[in-house]
Order: sequence, then C-alpha cells, then structure tokens
Amino acid sequence: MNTILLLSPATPGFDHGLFAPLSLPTLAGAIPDNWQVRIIDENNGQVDFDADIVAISAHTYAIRRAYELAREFRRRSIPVVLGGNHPTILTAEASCEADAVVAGEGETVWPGLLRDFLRKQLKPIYSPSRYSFDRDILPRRDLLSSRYRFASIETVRGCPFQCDFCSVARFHGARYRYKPLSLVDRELRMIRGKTLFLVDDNVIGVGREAQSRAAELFALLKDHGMRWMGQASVNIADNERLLRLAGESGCLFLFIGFESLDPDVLKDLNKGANLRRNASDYATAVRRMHDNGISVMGSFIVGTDRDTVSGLGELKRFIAQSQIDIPILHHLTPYPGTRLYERMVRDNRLIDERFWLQDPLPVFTFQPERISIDDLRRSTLDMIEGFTGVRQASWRFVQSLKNTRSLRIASFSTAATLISSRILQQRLLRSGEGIARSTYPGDAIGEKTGCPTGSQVTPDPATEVTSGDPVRGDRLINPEM
Ligand code: B12
Ligand code: SF4
Repeated sequence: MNTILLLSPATPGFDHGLFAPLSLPTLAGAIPDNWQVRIIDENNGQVDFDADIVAISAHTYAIRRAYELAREFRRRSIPVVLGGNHPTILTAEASCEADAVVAGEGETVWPGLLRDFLRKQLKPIYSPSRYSFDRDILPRRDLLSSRYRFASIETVRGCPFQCDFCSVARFHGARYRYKPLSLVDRELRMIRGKTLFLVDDNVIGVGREAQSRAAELFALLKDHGMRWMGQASVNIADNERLLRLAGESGCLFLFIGFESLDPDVLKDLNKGANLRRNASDYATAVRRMHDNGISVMGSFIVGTDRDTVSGLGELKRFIAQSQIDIPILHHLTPYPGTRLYERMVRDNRLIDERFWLQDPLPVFTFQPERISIDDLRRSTLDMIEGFTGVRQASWRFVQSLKNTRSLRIASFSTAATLISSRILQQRLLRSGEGIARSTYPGDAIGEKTGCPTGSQVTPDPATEVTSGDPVRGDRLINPEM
C-alpha cells in the first residue's frame, strides 16, 4: 500500500500543547481508503521521511519551515504537495518549492491528485472549488497524537465581514457554509474528552439564519454534555437569548476581537462588528458574558497607523481596569490575502516584502505612521508587564473568580494570560535585536529558476471574494432573532 505523510511544520515560539490541529485530520478523512495515511505535527512530534509522497500544510507564519522541509523531502526524491492558506494565496511562490500546490480547500482534490502521482503526472497547480460539506468526510482524529489537551471541531466556513487584516473571507468566501448538524453530531460522538475548541471564526455569525443555526448548535453541544471555547464577534452580547443558550450549552470562554478603543482605527480596520461601540459598550459586553458564566479572552490590535504612545497608555489603563479575563495583544500584521497586505505592498511600506521568510517571524513588518517601532515595542512590553505583574495578575484572578464563580476557569484564565503574554514578550525582546531582512536562500534560488522573488498575489477565481454581500457595521444594530 502506498503511504502519504501529512505534515504540519513547527512554529516555534507559540504554545502548541493545547488544541489539537484540524487541517491534517480533515485532509486525512478525505484520502481514499487504499492509501496508508500518516500525520506528523512537528510541534508535537519529530519529522521522518517514511512516505511515498508528502503533503505539507502551511499558513504564512509557518511557511518558511514548510519550505525548508519541502526541500529536504525533494532532496530525498519524495514528491511534495503544498497546501493551506499561504500556498493558496501566493501560489507561484509556493510552486517553486513543491511538485504540486493545492490552491484552495483540500477535501475534494485527493482522488485526482493521487492518481496523477501514481502515473508520475502531478500537475503543478490544483485549484479545487470550495467544499460544500456534502460528502461523508469525518476528520481522522485517531491519527493524531493523544498529547493535545483539547479536541477541536469545525462547524462552519466563511465570513461575511471584510476585516482589513484577515484573509478568511478571501480564502473561505463571504457566505457561511455550514457543516450539517448530523455530521457534527457524529463527530461529537467520536471525540474523546468533554472539552472542545470550536475553531469557527464566529460562533454566532450575523443574520437570522446564522443565529438560529447557532442556537441549534448550542443545543447539540448541550445534549452531548460538552464544555467548549470558541470565537465570536462582540455583537453576541446584544443577543441575550443566544448568550444564555451559549452559557447553558457549556461555553467556558469566548475569544472576542475588541481590536481597538478608537472608532477611527475600527473604521480603518473595517471591523464591521465593532463600529459604533466604545469602551463602555465593551465593558457591558464583558459583563453580559460573565452573567452567563462565560469568561472573556479579549484581543486588541496594536501597531496601527493611528497608534501613539499616549493612545497605547490609554489602552493599557482600560485593560488594567477591565474585567476581561484574558487580555491578548496582537501586532497588526499584513498577511498575504488581506486588503491590508495589498495596501502595504502598493504603498511600498513593508520593511521586508517577504517577511514570512525571516527566522524568527518578525513582530514589526511596517513602520506605523505616528509611533516609532522602538516606542511601540516599549509600550507593548509595558502593557505586558502590567498583565503579568503579581498585583494585576492576582487582581484579575480574583475578578475572574468572582465573575465566573469557577476556580477552574479563573486559574485557566490566569495561566493563559501569563503564557500568551510571555510568548509575545519573548518575541518582542528578540525583535529588539535588530530588524533582519529575509535570510532565506529562496531569493537566490528564485533568481536561478525564474521563481518570483518579490511579493505577488496570484489572482485565482477560487479565492476571490465574489459571492455574498460584505456586512457593514450598521447592519448589526439590533441583531435579535
Ligand atoms: C483554529 C485557529 C487557530 C488555533 C490553532 C489551533 C490548532 N492547533 O490548529 C490557534 C488559536 C492556536 C491559532 C493561533 C494563531 N493563528 Co490562527 N486560526 C485558526 C482558524 C480560526 C481556523 C483554522 C482551522 O483549523 N480551520 C479548519 C481546517 C479544517 O481548515 P484549514 O486549516 O483551512 O484547512 C483546509 C484548507 O486550508 C486546506 N489545506 C490546509 N492545509 C493543506 C495542505 C494540503 C496539502 C492541502 C491539499 C490542502 C490543505 O484544506 C483543509 C480542508 O479544507 C483560522 C481561520 C480560518 N478560518 O482559517 C485562523 C488563522 C489560520 N490563524 C491565523 C493567525 C495569524 C494565527 C496566529 C499567528 C495569531 C497570533 N498572532 O498569535 C496564531 C499562530 C499560532 C501558531 N503559530 O501555531 C491566520 C493565518 C493567516 C496566515 N496567512 O497565515 C488565520 C487564517 C486567521 C486570520 N484572521 O487570518 N489559530
Ligand atoms: S469577523 Fe473579521 S477577523 Fe473574524 S473571520 Fe470575519 S473577517 Fe476575519
């Protein structure tokens, strides 16, 4: 029997023991039965070369390591297929490092691709259309190591929002595609353990259909006696009924992208769900989630063109006094496939136009307009010290305990805040050692082979946002069912 190895590259500097990955088990579930399938997540195991063909999954933040591994497999004459977000968007770049690139979702491509492989006729690029969850494909979680703390599950793809920094709508489309609840039910029966990570980008979504689907999903999770964590837009707090159902269904944590306190930044980021909300609305949203026993991971974006040292000081004070259980900071990063990236390339603002080939991945990829990178680094480190200092960490722990009445949740929240803050702190301290330019040998090879050396977005109809109607913030007012 032929063997295919599905491989996820290491992303050092991030924490990986927590959530079981879903990309590889999902692909494994779609591979014909006459193939032996192996999975290696390099974050949780060691790479070996025991395969007839290897398929590597990579987002931008892991692409450098993906290319390194691809070269090693090809050196050993093992054909390489690359897929995932980055190869889909920068297909030409990825095709320099692979025998075949899959640009798009990977469920339906395998019978044809593996037949081509057996005939030694792999095509350079496969562009499957978006998957409509119409087949009986179940993720092969049985092939994963048992070392992950929480199982993951996906129930929907697509997002009608068009946040400037996010590639989800481009990759998965602007319309929701729901996994049938009968399939979700079958997956839930197969999952060992009772605590889940719902990887859906927004567990509530927007519009009546999305919200009645959310209610059905919560009922199913409740029937299974699950506890779960997920991601939602802040408008979940406007819908008391849905919030109550989420709480009753075992929701422990929600990741909420608050992003900014500044309405102009929210407009710049096109953060539809948050427009017309201010700091006091955020505080109300947090309180309502707590009232339903749900703990809040609140994410804020720093390093935008409007940030100043004093603005970041204000954000620090807001977070310090807020009841957010797990505050998280993200530096604005123009990942390929986003409008932000296209603008940064057009305006020639990227410090390194292929920053994803640097090792380690840089925190600072462009110079914001109103704050120097050194000040931004200092202000962020200062905020992190606030989160992790004994006084604030203990105060937040006590608040979490009071708000959620759960020692388990409060302890987990404190640990998660400390771990995520430390990860960013280390990246920031390393980034102070100087802003490196790409050191990857790809550029030299590119010159020899004619592969692209600069940034380019491959226009690919499969990944264009053509369907669906982008959602504007004003449609989110009164989203009651
Ligand atoms: C879950 C998730 C996480 C989890 C990961 C948990 C885990 N163990 O996997 C957590 C919360 C840890 C996380 C963290 C981060 N994430 Co994240 N995350 C996601 C999310 C919401 C879902 C991914 C998922 O599992 N989908 C379900 C699986 C089945 O789909 P899939 O991975 O897309 O795979 C399909 C296709 O891509 C394709 N495919 C994939 N690989 C391959 C390979 C081959 C060979 C083929 C043929 C096909 C193929 O086929 C699959 C089936 O259709 C996505 C958003 C999204 N909707 O994609 C963001 C996303 C992937 N994350 C993103 C980012 C930026 C991050 C962080 C860097 C954020 C940060 N600053 O800390 C960190 C990095 C973490 C790290 N280094 O490990 C970005 C990536 C952008 C980019 N261009 O790289 C995304 C797209 C979100 C966004 N807003 O843009 N993330
Ligand atoms: S709401 Fe915004 S950040 Fe979240 S998936 Fe949709 S476009 Fe991306």
